[in-house]
Amino acid sequence: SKSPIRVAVTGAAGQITYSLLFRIASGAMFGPDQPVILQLIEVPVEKAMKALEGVAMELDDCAFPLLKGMVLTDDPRVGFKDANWSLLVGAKPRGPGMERADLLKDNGKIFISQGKIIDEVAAEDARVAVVGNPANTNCMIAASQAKRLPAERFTAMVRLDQNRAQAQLAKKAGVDLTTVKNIFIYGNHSPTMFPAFGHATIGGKPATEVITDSAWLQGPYCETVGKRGAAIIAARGLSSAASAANALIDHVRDLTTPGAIHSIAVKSNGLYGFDASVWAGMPVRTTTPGSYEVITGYTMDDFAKSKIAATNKELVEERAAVADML
Ligand code: NAX
Repeated sequence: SKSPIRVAVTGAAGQITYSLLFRIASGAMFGPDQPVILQLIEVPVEKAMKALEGVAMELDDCAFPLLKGMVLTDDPRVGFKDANWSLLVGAKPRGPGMERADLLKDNGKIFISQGKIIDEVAAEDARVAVVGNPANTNCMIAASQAKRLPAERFTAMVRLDQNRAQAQLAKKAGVDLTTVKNIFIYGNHSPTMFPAFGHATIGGKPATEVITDSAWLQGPYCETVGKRGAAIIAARGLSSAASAANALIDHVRDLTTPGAIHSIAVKSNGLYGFDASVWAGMPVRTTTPGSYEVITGYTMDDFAKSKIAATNKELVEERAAVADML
């Protein structure tokens, strides 16, 4: 049988992880024959560590056959030690009246430190996936600190946006959502993101031939996907949690499944009109487990180009706000 992989998770007593950890331990992320050891990281605050103990008690109480051990810690050096995957979910939320630049800087400090430590102590094959917002820029910051690990090992999550886009297109077309394919998210995980429909297919046909209302695609569709996070908060009083956890399951599962085609935020290298050193959502094909190539063949019309320019501008501004920290 396989030896366990070590999965470090930050924000381990938060609401996303309360859905996430149970699914990792049940095999949904790495498969039904892959044992895992969870290395759970929280902040050094009594309330957080106490809550984390409660989560670990519940994980015990699930008697998951694949869960071979747990580490509970407020020391990232312990938590990231020998980790094969580091899932960076914890982040500082935006407080009332807080400026965006301050949010970027406060999170910058966290991700500089975590990037450095992961680079020093994580496993040889370490992979990092960032969920904590602002996810793209946090990922860029963490990667900037790595001397050992290549930048390609650091990805940020745009999969929740992809899943939202797929569901909206299926609903509009009145089809089963499994028939909707090649939905890709370009750019930032923020309302500026571009949920491209130009290369999507529905039942094997171009989506734009099935949904001929281009005003809907360019307007309400992009807007609904872009503002879905805010709509969830307005309805639920809390931000997306189970769907975010589910999206991270999809992100890592597809990134460890050769041949899978999906969207992740990666170092752009100048592709699709993005600035070379921002982390932008892109279509990728998984090559070997944990590695990918960006799918480069897609042409963009003027609408797509303008959407990409807008989300790229935001990413460049976010990087500029933290440039002095890198
Ligand atoms: P919660 O506030 O419920 O949980 C966050 C947890 O992280 C807290 O328990 C906190 O103590 C911990 N934490 C903070 N800083 C930490 C650090 N330096 N090391 C370890 N733990 C730390 O937030 P939750 O709703 O779970 O959301 C977590 C993050 O995901 C937020 O930044 C949120 O904005 C982001 N999201 C990103 C999404 C995406 O698609 N990329 C979608 C969902 C979500 O909004």
